Amino acid sequence: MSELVRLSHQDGIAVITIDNPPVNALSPGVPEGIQEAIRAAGSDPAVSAIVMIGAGRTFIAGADIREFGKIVRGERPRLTLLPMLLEIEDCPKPVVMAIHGTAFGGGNEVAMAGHYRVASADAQIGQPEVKLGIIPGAAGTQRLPRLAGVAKAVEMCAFGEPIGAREALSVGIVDRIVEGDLLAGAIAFACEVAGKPARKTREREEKLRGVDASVFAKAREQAARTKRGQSAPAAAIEAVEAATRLSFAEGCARETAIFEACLFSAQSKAMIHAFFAERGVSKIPEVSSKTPVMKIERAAVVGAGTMGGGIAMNYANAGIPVLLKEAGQEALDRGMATIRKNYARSVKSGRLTQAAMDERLGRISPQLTYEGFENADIIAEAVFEGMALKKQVFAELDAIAKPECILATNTSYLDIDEIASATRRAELVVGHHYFSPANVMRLLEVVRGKATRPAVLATSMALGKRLRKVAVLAGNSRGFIGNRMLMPYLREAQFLVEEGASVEDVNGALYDFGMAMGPLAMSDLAGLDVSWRIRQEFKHLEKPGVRVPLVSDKLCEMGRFGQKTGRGWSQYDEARNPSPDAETAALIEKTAREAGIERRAVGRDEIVERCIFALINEGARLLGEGVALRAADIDVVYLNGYGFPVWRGGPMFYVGEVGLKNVLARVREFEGKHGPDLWSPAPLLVELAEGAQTFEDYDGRAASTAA
Ligand code: T1G
Repeated sequence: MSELVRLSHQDGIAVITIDNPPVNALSPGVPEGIQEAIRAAGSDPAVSAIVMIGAGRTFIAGADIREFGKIVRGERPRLTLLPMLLEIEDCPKPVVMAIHGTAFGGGNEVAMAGHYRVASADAQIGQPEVKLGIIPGAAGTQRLPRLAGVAKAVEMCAFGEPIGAREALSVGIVDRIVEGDLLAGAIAFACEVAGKPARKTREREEKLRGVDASVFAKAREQAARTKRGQSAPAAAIEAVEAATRLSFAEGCARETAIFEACLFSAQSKAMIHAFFAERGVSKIPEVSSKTPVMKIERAAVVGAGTMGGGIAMNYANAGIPVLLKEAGQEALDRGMATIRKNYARSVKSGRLTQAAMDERLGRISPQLTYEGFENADIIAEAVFEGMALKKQVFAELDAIAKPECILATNTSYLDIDEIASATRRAELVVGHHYFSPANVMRLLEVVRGKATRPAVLATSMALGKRLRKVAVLAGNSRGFIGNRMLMPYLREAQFLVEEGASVEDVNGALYDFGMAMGPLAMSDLAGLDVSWRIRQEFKHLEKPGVRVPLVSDKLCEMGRFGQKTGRGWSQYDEARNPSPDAETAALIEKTAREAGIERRAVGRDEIVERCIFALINEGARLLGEGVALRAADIDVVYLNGYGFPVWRGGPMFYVGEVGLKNVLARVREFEGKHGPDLWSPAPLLVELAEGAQTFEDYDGRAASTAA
């Protein structure tokens, strides 16, 4: 047997153990080991039944995703799991799959090839392949509808969300929930079924008949709405539909054809990049596994506004008691009311039980003083975005907090070192920049100051995981990673409307490109007053004679801050549905005329290129400066914080689709037209283009240097 797959025996039951840490993926050697073990146990007269189980924390979490790139590059043969699955299914002895942790993708496909499945109560079962831009490729779209029914199979394969063991039991995937020792429970089950005829999943046709065809149409409509731009969900629906029309073998052949078309697609390459990019952000050169992670058992938050309230919810959701301080009773009551409303919405939608809501609310202690702050392990500050106020608060916290308490500011732009200078513990000061709504958005920018201790960075990254966030390390540059890149992106969007594009043209072009919403719509959502205040804070840094957007300030002077005032770039009805605002259009025209800006027809390509290439150019600039560790980190920031389409992999990965040389050529064209102060190409962009390299090469180089 291979060391990845072990075969042992207990009471006449053969036990096949998959041991391929960290997640028992079906890496080369595992399918072969399974096949060998099944053959050996199947032909062993002393064996009456077989149990298959995963070693460590999980059952099989799927095919080895790292192998997909090699398949696409032709470095290794295509996926061939089907023969192994048929060998399991045709085994003369009943095969019982014992599932704990996650049976995902190929893992669930292996499980469904077995004759029975038992699971621990907290096991998760799913077909998340669409999250990688592919579909199940090992008969999952053919066996799952036979076990769980067509509607459930469509839902699981097209949307990729896992289900729990109890639901899997109720829909027919799992045959028993095992409380306590899973292996013992599985062996007991195997003893019960030994010698009895075992049903092969592929022969179960009853759930494929009499299917209401609208289930496919509804799923397609839902996928078009919730997975906009992604092609894999519709492909998965087509494959499951094939199961209701074709024989098992024909259905598998159809699935394989669809699977391979997806695997060789640009979308899958982008989404697999996003998968590994998200797992790579926690790797920080100066933070090794030996760097101590400080204990975080008690937290405190200053400011109960939109951000402060969301941050407090994050701590409470993670089981960490949190003090929440506000300056005045009214503001405190308003903050707590918002928190209660957010939890009530989750209870109403069934995502949370009332008991869990009460428990989490119980962990949040609203107050008007700093009482108890001296016991906190971390204090998060989320007060109004002004340097003077931030420094005052940090000086107060420094005087109260215990010596080893971390002070984390939620500033989205301001200088971390400047804020830290108000304390005597700069090494314990760090930026924890959440994104609104903080209890929902997954992104957390961890901003290191020049004195921030590696242990504080290690603790922040670990805390990010506990708070179910994707924590990305950023350097202390104005706007850090996300907002720094956002400035030229929004600048260009505003210039384009001054030059003749309509607000709807600009929003529409970026929306069709795949952004969750257009740049001006995003500004209206965030509130034009937020960036107005920040522009005031940094007005002294504006270079005389360099063009700046003109209209947004005028809208703010008119009290038009966007959705929250019903008018901004667009106007909004009660339900916050946008519509063109003729007055804004007139204001734009008048402002442009007075500024002598020539107005012209602006094409969609130019709109997309000026906004997205501005983003990429600034991304390359801050990457070259070391504000981001990897181009992939920038992608993770934009995928999780700014609504960049995952099927494009992120702005830096997207360059690969356009071609770095082409991006540089366009940037140089824009520099020629709009001047070097706005469009000088980032040195790294030039260096990589001239070296015929990509940002992936750059990350690879950085990784090998760090190793
Ligand atoms: N292949 C290769 N590496 C994997 C992997 C996989 N399937 N899953 C995880 N890893 C690595 C990951 O990169 C990280 O590495 C480490 O394991 C821990 O992961 C034929 C075609 C299982 C829920 O999509 O969802 O089967 O960074 O940090 O938070 O039809 O990993 O330490 O070096 O995420 O505890 C379908 C993907 C594949 C599941 C665990 N399966 N994995 O989460 O740990 S396609 C998936 C996950 C397929 C078939 C098709 C999660 C997890 P490193 P982690 P975690």
